[in-house]
Amino acid sequence: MTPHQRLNRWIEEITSLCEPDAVQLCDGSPEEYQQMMASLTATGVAKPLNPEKRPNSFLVRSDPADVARVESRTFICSDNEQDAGPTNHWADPNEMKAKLTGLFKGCMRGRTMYVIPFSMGPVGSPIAHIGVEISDSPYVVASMHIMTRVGRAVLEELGTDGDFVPCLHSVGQPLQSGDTGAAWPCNPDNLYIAHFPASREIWSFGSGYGGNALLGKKCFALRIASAMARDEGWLAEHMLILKLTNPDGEYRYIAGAFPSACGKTNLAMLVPTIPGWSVETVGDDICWMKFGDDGQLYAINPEAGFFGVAPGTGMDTNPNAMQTLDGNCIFTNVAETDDGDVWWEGMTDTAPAHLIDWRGNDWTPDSDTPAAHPNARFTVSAAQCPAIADEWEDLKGVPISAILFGGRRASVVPLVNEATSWEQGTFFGSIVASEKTAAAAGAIGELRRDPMAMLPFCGYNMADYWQHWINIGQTANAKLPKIYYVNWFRKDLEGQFVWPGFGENARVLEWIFERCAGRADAVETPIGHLPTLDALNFDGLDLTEDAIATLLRVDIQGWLAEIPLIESYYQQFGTNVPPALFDQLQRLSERLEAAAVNVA
Ligand code: O2Y
Ligand code: MN
Repeated sequence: MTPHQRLNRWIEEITSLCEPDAVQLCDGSPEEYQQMMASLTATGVAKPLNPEKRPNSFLVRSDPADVARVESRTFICSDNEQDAGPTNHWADPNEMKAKLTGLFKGCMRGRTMYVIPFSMGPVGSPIAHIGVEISDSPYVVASMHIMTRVGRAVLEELGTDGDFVPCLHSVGQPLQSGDTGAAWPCNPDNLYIAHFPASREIWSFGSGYGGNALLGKKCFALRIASAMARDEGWLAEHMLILKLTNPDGEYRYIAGAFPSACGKTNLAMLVPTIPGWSVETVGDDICWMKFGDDGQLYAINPEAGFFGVAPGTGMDTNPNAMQTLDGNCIFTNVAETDDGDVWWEGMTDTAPAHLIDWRGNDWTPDSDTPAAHPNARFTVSAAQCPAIADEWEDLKGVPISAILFGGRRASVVPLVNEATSWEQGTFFGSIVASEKTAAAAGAIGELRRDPMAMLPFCGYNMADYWQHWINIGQTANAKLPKIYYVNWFRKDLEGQFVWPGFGENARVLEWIFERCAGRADAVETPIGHLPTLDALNFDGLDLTEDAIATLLRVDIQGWLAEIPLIESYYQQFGTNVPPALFDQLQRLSERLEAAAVNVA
């Protein structure tokens, strides 16, 4: 079937296990994409949109029971439970394989089994890696066409003995003879998204949606790749990558990790409000970084498309995303307009008078439920983004000058804080959190930690992952990026956001850019380097002195109150926590205590 014997053996093994009616080796061609969309249209799950409004685009409605990644059914199957760590669901690899082998037996009867060779990253890049997904879903094939590089070039790169990550997927709903089955087949009662980091394999059963089924994304590019990166000395991160250019045409590349719902895609496509500055997009979700010969970390976006959340995306929040969506898109679980286009909450200020909602029911602005599912998605090629950087597919990657970590913190955490060392930056990454509940004045709301925004995506013990970050910092001759802890979500005592966010975030990026160039001032504080009042560009912003003070305040008592919370958070990882992080915590505590005494 292919020149690669191990791949051929695997295809044969899975064919005899899953018993499909037919096997199709995918070539990644436009004809193949149209074949998939025609088949989805024929079964009624996809609907072509009005070509005058949205050319070559489709609306897909999933089963209402299959609408999101399911963390509770996501497993890390390492030999020892401790290697998965306390924040992952662990399963014994042999038991999981036995269970899944039973479920996969005959699961593709009546269906075609697609073999999808794909590259995560531009084909031939030394930072890229190859996977092969076997799936019985044409929706997966079409989506993989957009989200990855699929086809012949990948098989050529693989040669006769290249390495690949086997990614096995089934919707888990075989067809009886003569049966056409459900429009969106799935098997939510038998859902498993299983990762085997030691053998670098993924087995996913029962869902056709997003991160559960497009196995190149979260499963490979983060969970399996994070384990590969640990073993091979590189970084696989849940980060956007942007290119920032100043009015003189100097540019730098910045990577940033933010938990879901913190505006990562918006930041990756930001339109700066400050004159002369521009942001271009390299990636909006995942970043792989390897050291170059010059000791710098070079990054690629391993994906080829965006699988973005539609609700909340509009011309006011993300005009670049909206223009990216002009055509050649798959929209999943959005609402349909009467003229054959799509709509979602946040697309326009006023909702159309009538829609068909994501479940296929009539909808009006008086309806009690949202028209689009809150996790409705667009799938679109990154090449269509008007802000895409010319070098986004450079084989050697782009050199990263700065890494941002951020969460949603109403209190305590200032607008921006520069780590004084890689170790302190790793410490910042490890404590990133969002406030689940509103903070009462002077108190901290209940925190949900999401270290490095990797909580659902780390393929091994989170504390070992922190150690890997510390180790990266000790790489000989490394010229490491500076690390920043940013927080766009600070609130005042009335519960109002203090910082305007969106395009104004460019002001923070400007300070970071100038710090990297050695030109901007900072003040040394117990928590790190903060901008001096003059160093951050507030020109033309309608912010009171109080607001600016809130944004840049070192909240000594607030941070002191966090110390025991961080300590008990670390404790759940036992002895795996790197001593360097406890050391950072201890030193932070001492500096805060000293500052508290001085203030008193
Ligand atoms: O619900 C899903 O399957 C998608 S989750 C997702 C999709 C794109 C980018 N990021 C995420 C995420 O959860 O971080
Ligand atoms: Mn993500």
